[in-house]
Amino acid sequence: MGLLMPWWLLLLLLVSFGSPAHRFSDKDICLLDNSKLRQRLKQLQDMLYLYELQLKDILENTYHKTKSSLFSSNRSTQHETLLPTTSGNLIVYDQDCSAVYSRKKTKNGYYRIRPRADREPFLVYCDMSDSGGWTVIQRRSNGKENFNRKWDDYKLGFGKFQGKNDEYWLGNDHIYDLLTRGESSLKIDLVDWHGERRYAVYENFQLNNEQDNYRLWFGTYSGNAGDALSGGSNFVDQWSASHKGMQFTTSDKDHDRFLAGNCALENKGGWWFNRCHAVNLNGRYYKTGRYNGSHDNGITWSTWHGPWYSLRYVAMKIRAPFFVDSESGDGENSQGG
Ligand SMILES: [Ca+2]
Repeated sequence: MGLLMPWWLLLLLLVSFGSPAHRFSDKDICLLDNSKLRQRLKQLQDMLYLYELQLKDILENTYHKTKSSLFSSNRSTQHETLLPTTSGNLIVYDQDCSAVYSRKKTKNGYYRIRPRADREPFLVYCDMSDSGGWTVIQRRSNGKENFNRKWDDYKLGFGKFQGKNDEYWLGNDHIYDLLTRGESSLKIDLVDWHGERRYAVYENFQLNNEQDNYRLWFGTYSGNAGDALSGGSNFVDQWSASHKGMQFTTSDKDHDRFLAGNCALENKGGWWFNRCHAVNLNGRYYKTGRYNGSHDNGITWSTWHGPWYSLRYVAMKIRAPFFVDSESGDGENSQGG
């Protein structure tokens, strides 16, 4: 009897062996490990940051050699002093001509823009008149440039990017990149051989990507040249000549709705042909207004002067809708009255 442990003592022993003293020390170790790991992570992040800067330095060579020696030190307590400054060779490009204009660069001319950070910048003419900020994607003015070109030329762009009136096509890829950043309006300026001017504006101008052959979309028309891009005034014309929803066609890549042939071959330039067109701004440059031929292949806007009149000057330009000219003072005070 005396050897038997009382039940309550047994219970006490069991409870004390399972006391939280052991678990507490486990938790302690765990916390310690955790803090070590955090420290290590921080070190690795610092190193990554340094290596990124170092890589940037090598790629762009924006630092002086004396500064680069700082990268060999282990710790990174001087981040601020290592950051590149805009006073070096690091050039920040504007995404389009509106951004150029917003930086108070309000002179017409060529600027290097970069709509996508992962692609190379390129030259474009910025039309800073007409309340400013227009990115010109196409221009015809003297007939010096050959627009009867193949798919790859229209994809990448061609022409001269120097003089005020140089002719060019900015390139379907560049136009696509500009348009994917947000809603854009398209404005087309037209001048005939008497110097008379007309214009057409289309809201919500869009292109699909190359897989869909740069299919064309646009919204509401306004202007005084007539809504030729939609094909003209009557339904029959619209059915066969509207450019809305059409894919891009060149002489070597036929995506038009003309089954018996290729509209680009007949009309001497790449365009969003239907079967075939009411507008042909990349057509042949005639140095007179009226022209004759087997095809209406001039630079035509059918709702103004018809298909047998080739225009002297045309330009296509894009800009975000509701672009506000910051210079004009048309902002906060105008609503208060
Ligand atoms: Ca065809």
